[in-house]
Amino acid sequence: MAASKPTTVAGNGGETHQTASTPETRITTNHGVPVSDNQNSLKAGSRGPTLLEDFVLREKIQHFDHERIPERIVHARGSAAHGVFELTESLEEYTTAKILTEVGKQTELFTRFSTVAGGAGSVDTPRDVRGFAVKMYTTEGNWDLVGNNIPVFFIQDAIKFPDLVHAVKMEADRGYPQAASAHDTFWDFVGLMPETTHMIMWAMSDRTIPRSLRMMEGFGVNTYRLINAAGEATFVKFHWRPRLGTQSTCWDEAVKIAGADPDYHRRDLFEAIDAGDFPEWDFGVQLLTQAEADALPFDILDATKLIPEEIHPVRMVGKMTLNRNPDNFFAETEQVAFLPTNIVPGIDFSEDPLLQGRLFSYQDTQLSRLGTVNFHQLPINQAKGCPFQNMQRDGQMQTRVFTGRANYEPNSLSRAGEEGGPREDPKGGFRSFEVPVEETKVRLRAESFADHYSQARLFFRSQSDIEQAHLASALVFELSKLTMDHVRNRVLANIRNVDETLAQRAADGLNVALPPKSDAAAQPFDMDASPALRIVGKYPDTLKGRAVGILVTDGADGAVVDAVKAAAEADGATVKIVAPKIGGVTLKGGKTLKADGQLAGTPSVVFDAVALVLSEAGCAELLKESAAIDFAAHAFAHLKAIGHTPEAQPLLDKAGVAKDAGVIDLAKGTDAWLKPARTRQWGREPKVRMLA
Ligand code: HDE
Repeated sequence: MAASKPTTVAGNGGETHQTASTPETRITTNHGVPVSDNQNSLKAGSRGPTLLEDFVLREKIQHFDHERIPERIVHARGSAAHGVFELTESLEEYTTAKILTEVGKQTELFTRFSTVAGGAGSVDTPRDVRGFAVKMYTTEGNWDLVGNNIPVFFIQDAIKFPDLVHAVKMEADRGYPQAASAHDTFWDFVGLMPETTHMIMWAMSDRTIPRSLRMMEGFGVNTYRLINAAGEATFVKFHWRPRLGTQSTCWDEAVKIAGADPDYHRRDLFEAIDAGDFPEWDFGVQLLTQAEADALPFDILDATKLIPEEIHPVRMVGKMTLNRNPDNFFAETEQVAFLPTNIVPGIDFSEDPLLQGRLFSYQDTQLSRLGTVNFHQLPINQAKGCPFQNMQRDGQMQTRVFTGRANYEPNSLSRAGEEGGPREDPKGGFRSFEVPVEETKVRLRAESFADHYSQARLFFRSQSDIEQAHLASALVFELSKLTMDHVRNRVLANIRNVDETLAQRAADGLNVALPPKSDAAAQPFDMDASPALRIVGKYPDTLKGRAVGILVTDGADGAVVDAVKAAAEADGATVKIVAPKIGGVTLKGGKTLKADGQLAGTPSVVFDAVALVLSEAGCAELLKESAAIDFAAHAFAHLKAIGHTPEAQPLLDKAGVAKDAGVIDLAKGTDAWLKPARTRQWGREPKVRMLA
């Protein structure tokens, strides 16, 4: 019987099904055999059983069956981009690392942001710490600065990490909640491990509900060392500071974004870079001599402590720009392997016991995730800034074809005229700082790690009133989700050591009695407030990097739409037109305006400020549409500026939008709207939310 032509492929949108005839354009199997038909499997008769012989089908399906690799045990959900690092000030006095001494040199890098607790398919906006991992392809090897968006961590010793992660992830028997810390096992661990308290203050702050990945600070967290040419060491903490400012969402908004756009952060990063709006971070260091470190009232080897900037300022010495999206999510974002052990000559570790454990963990986890010791050969992981070579050979998925006989060192093969291979470099090679160690082998927590509350207190008391209220409310939200009273009480008992007013506010918000204060291993002391730890009041006074939504209806005034759009764009915002139907609206005067988003699928939670440019008849229609009422009500509840035409008043009334400084009649001109649009209306919050 003659082979039938594929009849399964329809012309699509006027296109006809495409076939190829040249080696350059045709589909082949993985081994290069040209494929004649990619629509039908090989069968014994067109309605008969499929034949085992069909290697084209089997190869395709088998490859597909194995497309997924194990997701990261933590930080599974991530988004990444390529970019460059440029040094603006040399740190030659402190380090020999070329990346920190060659001013003006551009070093390629790859940065991956992530949530911690959720799986790879979880949403972008849970309350969670964010990973901030940067792989810099330096001329002296890859330097991976694997940090977070919070400068401290939950635990002091790596041996507690599996317990922490088990406690926060989905509970073992029920498999929920996904990507949420608001459940019994997490808070059970927290209450029993008071060293988590400082980090809990940060986790309950707005830092864990960032507005955008482009608006997050990054921190190396652990203390490292810089080593200079004379072999002297200086302690260093690394910082990334976003040029767009550190900005957050409201908690209620973050929850709603999760439904409106689960990929909110991933999309935001991708679209910004795609549009040429490249996010930038300043790179800073806090530098301390041994004597300065010794003078601090806490141990800099303890990752639950930060160094207040008011005591040791952050010196800005470089800049990171993310300027290129990955070509392929799997090959790059998924297969990238960050290793805190990727460090270059002139930088060294400290004895921080959390960092020391990390130095083992990351290399180890890549073996189960990427399946082979040769994961460094994947393009995204390869040292791109310099050659890499040694005598390590073979292993699964070895992609290099080594030549010659020398696969050991030392060797003298060059005497016989053969290649001897690479050799060690005593001068330029990586050297560890010579830390004197003469101690007794013990399993002990250092006495200097005993104070778990002073810095938690420092953080809480340094926050503005509104941030304190958010923190207290977040605690109430999380603790309200617990089913075990004793777990909740233990947390409250610990928080009394941080700040009695905070504990009382949380207890009141829960409507429970405050339990007796827990015993503190070391009595907390008061430190000078650190205003640098706030984010409210520091938003840059611009719409740059933010999004504005203009809701329009048939008959709307195009001139007002144009004016709002022009003003917002001139201020740096991206503007989207939202309409009841995606095909758009017919403006007053008959012109049509296409929509970027349909109302039901584009709620106001995805914007930073909104404008309602409605006609009278259009507004009357929207009074029957709950998505329109929510659009206005949520913009109001999430403290956003709302510009509106007078015709939109009935919708505002129905949505419960009261007049305030952020609700602007656009008849007064767009300038009056632009100013409040650049920030949140914090003063409105007590009217829309009962804060703890
Ligand atoms: Fe990680 N961490 N971690 N971590 N971590 C991983 O490595 C680990 C810690 C951080 O985008 C894993 O490749 C231990 C602190 C980021 O691919 C794993 C301890 C900080 C990422 C691992 C810590 C981080 C990871 C899982 C306690 C901030 C994502 C997948 C000693 C400084 C990197 C992987 C990416 C990922 C272990 C604590 C940041 C299992 C044992 C502190 C940003 O190796």
